[in-house]
Amino acid sequence: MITEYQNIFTQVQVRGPAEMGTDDYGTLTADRTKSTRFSSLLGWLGNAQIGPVNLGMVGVVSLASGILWLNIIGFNMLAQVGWSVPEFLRQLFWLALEPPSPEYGLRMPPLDDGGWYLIASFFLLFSVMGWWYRSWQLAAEQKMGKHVFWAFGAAIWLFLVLGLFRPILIGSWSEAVPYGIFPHLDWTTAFSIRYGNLYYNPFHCLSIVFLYGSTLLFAMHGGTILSVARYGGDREIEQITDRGTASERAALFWRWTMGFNATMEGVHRWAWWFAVLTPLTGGIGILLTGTVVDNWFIWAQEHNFAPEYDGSYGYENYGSYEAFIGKE
Ligand code: 07D
Repeated sequence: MITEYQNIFTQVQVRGPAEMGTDDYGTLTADRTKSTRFSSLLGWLGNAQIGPVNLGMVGVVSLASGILWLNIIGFNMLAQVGWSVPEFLRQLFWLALEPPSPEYGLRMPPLDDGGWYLIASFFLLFSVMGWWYRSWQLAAEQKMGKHVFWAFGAAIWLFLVLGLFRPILIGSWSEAVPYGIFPHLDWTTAFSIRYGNLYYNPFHCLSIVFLYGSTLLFAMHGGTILSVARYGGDREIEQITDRGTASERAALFWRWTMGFNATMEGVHRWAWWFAVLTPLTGGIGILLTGTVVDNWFIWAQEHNFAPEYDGSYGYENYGSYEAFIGKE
């Protein structure tokens, strides 16, 4: 037999009968979809088996709620372009379902001035919280730890700060983020400018540290494991309890490189914490904005990490702007 080099594109896809999973709670037929399929294309990226999905009651309600949210947005956008599908498609990236105007505070506005926005948001909230609950429920069913649940919770913290906690603290739903591709990006920029440049918000800084840190850690860990896969390093769990030559090489590589190495188990804790701290610190930063701090640039000047301008904008060596541009 010829030994072939295996990578994600050449790997042999061993295909047996569909794996239906454990059924300790007897939910196999009640909560799970029945059929399974196989896809070679998916097999290149992960497991070739599709399904069964364990949706259950909460999953169905969450999905339905999310679809309602999306449809309310879609139909509002369609109404904005006079129910013209071509215009809807043409302008899709610019269309928005905006939150209520500021004068309504936390009251219910008319449907066409933010009312639909609030209704849609309610369904989104319901959908996200349902999906969150599922991540607990399904982990419990498999007697797993709740790490994914808590990590998702960290993202939900930022989501709630942006759309619920901060608007309530400020006293107006108009503070919430609009639904729309470019409009939500415009909101982000406007938010930064309105509060004196978010770069000077130390929690935005921290959040970026963890975001970039996460990508670096992911690349380091992914790279390390792939590089020792030929020694069985991709069987990470076994390598935690029964450290083999793959772990030894991986550890040695980093100890040679930077004098320190994570452990086979610990590197996943590093990754989990970096990922979780991204929205956790971010949410703190957003919650403080407009509530405790009104202008991050001035705040930074007061705390000595932004420069104090004397009004000459860097032309002080020339005496005046006119001298700088040579007109004096
Ligand atoms: C958004 C929340 C959780 C989401 C959940 C999902 C659905 C349904 C849909 C099924 C990601 C909800 C579910 C919606 C799904 C269907 C159909 C998590 C989210 C639960 N920034 N910035 C961050 C950088 C600038 C600004 C974080 C970089 C400018 C604002 C992050 C730069 C301005 C906010 C970050 C940069 C600005 C942020 C987000 C560079 C103007 C936030 C972390 C290089 C553009 C947010 C403290 C995250 C935050 C945030 C990075 C620049 C504004 C670290 C790299 C100066 C207003 N920015 N930013 O994990 O937390 O998001 O700020 O310039 O609110 Mg920033």
